Amino acid sequence: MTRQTPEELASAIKEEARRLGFELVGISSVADPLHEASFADWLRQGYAGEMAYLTRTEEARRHPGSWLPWARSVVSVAMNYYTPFPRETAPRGTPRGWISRYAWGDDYHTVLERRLDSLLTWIRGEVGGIVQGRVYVDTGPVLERGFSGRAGIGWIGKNTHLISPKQGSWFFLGELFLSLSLPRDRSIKDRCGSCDLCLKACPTTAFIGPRRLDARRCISYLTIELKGSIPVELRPLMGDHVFGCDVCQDVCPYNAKAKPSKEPAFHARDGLHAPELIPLLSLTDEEFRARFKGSAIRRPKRRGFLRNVAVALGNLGSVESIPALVRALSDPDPLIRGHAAWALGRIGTEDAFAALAEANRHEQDPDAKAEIEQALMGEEAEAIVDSPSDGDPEGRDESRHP
Ligand code: B12
Repeated sequence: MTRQTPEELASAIKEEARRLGFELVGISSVADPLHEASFADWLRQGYAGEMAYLTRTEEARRHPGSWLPWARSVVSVAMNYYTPFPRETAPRGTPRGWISRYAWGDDYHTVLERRLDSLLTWIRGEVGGIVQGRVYVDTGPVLERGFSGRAGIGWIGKNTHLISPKQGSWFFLGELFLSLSLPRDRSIKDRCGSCDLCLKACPTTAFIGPRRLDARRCISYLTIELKGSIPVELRPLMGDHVFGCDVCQDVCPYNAKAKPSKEPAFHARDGLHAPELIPLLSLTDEEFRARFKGSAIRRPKRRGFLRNVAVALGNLGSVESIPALVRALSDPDPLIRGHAAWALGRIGTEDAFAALAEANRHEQDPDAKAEIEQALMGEEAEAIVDSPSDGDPEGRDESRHP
């Protein structure tokens, strides 16, 4: 059936999108997305770190009309992923880490893409003629916050999130580019006001200012996107985070009354809410892939994830984790060996230092060896502090866990 007017069609598309589980829907044009020039400047400043794919696709992200010449409208959608498990409800005792809320359930790319594909099929059926369409959920060169902001789904907040006045920011975004001309929605005004809770709360001081994040310092980047070694000076600031970070959203007043997601795919899988860390450190590659099948956690691969686990264990400082960290000193991957060495140095018991000294005798990889030697320097510092000639019995090495 063909709809009478573009207005009727737009409203029917929104209704169908809501039926498919998207709480927020808005329509905008294919013109360059909001703030594309500041995106370019952000790249120039090097804030993207190793995310070379952003630089490679800069032009496409800034000017979508240049590579989607047939597109006339963009339908932006948002799906709530909030599941209420406050940190305080995690069982105590054995060391546990924190996985970002967005990764507790199934991989969102797949969930949203399938729904948007269904929306496109529905639109084709509804219009009856040829409709070109393309779906993106963080799967193409699209500045999603820029489009969703223009479509009135929310405003770009100081923490760089798209924030909806009613829903807060615990939602994923997706876009459907269409060859149909549809009436556009209005963008909404910024409502952050003078609030700067998010900017102050960031554990690694990753915000250079409002709406400007130095990804190289962001825990999300460090635990998910960064392939190699985590800068030593940032490790102690990462706390128990092993995958992503939610701090700048947790403190946002617009998230205070967040409603739980109705989407079963985003409900927490067993063991992903505040997981026990020690067993994670011994996962083989096969076990890692099986355990996180269909989950966003597979992105950093075993080596990145176990690297993060080692850092969190070092920060938690529990002696219970020493045997697992000592075993990790013989991991086949030097990145994991190096970060386990850092964690043992930070825990800093006699056993930990003895294991480090032993590992130092046979370590061949230059980076892992440098980590071990650096960790052993903590022991020397302790010896100086303990020495009676030092005269400062209260003296402590600030870089070590209490
Ligand atoms: C690269 C990337 C990251 C990087 C960099 C994030 C960043 N803030 O730049 C890292 C790895 C750090 C990251 C982390 C996270 N990400 Co991410 N990420 C992306 C990705 C792939 C590209 C974003 C991008 O281009 N960044 C570059 C910056 C400059 O652009 P931007 O973030 O879009 O910001 C806009 C504004 O800041 C604006 N701007 C700049 N200056 C100014 C000035 C003014 C005055 C104004 C108003 C605006 C403005 O310009 C930009 C363009 O519109 C998008 C998906 C996509 N294709 O868009 C997801 C996406 C942004 N991420 C998302 C999520 C969920 C996260 C995490 C919450 C995951 C987690 N829990 O760990 C964290 C949040 C960290 C944070 N504060 O952003 C969601 C955000 C949903 C939402 N409600 O906003 C997206 C949209 C994915 C999706 N499809 O749902 N992410």
